[in-house]
Amino acid sequence: MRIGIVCYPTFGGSGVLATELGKALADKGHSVHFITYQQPVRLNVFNANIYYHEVRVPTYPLFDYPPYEIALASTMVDVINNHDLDLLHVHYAIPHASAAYMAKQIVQKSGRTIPFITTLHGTDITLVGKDKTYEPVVTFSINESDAITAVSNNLREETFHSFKITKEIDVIYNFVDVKRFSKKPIDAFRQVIAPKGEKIMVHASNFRKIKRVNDVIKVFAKVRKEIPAKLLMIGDGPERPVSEELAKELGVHDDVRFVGKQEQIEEILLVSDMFILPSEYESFGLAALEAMAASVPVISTNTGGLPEINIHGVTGYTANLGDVDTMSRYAIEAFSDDALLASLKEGAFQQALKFDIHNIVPIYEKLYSRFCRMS
Ligand code: GMT
Repeated sequence: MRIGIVCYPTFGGSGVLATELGKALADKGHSVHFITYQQPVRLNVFNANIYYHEVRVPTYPLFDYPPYEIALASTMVDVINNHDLDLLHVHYAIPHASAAYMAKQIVQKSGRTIPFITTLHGTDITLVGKDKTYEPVVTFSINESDAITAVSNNLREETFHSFKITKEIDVIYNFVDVKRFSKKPIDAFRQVIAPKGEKIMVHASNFRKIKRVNDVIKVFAKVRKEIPAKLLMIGDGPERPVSEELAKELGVHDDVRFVGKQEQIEEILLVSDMFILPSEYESFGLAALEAMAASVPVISTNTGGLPEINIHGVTGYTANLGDVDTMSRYAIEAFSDDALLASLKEGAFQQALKFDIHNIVPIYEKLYSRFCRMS
């Protein structure tokens, strides 16, 4: 098949997932056309089946807000026509679903049919999409999609709850390529971070308010009182300076490393002992699944889709939002009992295997085949 993939090309989970999906489809022989405003961060391989089409947004002094959606829809039209696409798969509804709808209408005028599938990822529904400013267009363009998928049952329910959706929403869970994490941990790296054999806790996110990075620091400070430990903070975003400040206030700054955005987080995860994700909401929590693929158990909140991924007592622990006491108690218990930590690591890895790329990508292919012939 010839598939157009539209996504945000940044470090966000939706862009990562879309890119990994495109790479996997290309490996299986499909032609994959990424249509984005910048090369996706995970698109770091050469594959003859992968094409990248950059959306250029010309500016003009009149435009306080350059019309990205129009530029995107026009680029979609070009790619559909020039590369004879079979379908478009857009990740994150805003503004990708409405741009796809517009492109579909335009090519229809010349007798071409292009189905489009919208995958909902989270904040496009729970935060941004609900906003009255966007809601009518979001509802319309989701309903106009030829198929709608959500990355967890929770997100599917949230979508039905918040929008008047007239079609079925299929749940297709996010996935991870477990093979990527099958390397040997770099001992020298662990040695640099934790020279005295301290336990390594890790967090990765875009450091937005919804991620509650201050809770990560609070949990770590409590754990650090009982157990020799280090914390690695991966990523960057608006809450980073606040959490650095908090680490200083709580006297743990020397044991916390803010490593910034990382393209290859496997190496860091592979030397880590516990991943912490105290988010206010996650539709899925792809970062937690990647940790599990590296055999790292997860302590997370029990919000959104997280309990569908992180199974309490098996792959790690879940706790109520903001309950840093309970989260730190779970970490201390696991770090004080080698057998318990080993069983959580194994539980996490087994869970990642269930969400392995080879189990999930065929589900997308089956969905695509509802709309076009496999070629
Ligand atoms: O979490 C973010 O702020 C980024 C966001 C995105 O759209 O890239 O992530 C969402 O999609 C990911 C991939 O499906 C999910 O794993 C995240 O849980 C989801 N984030 C939220 O729901 C807050």
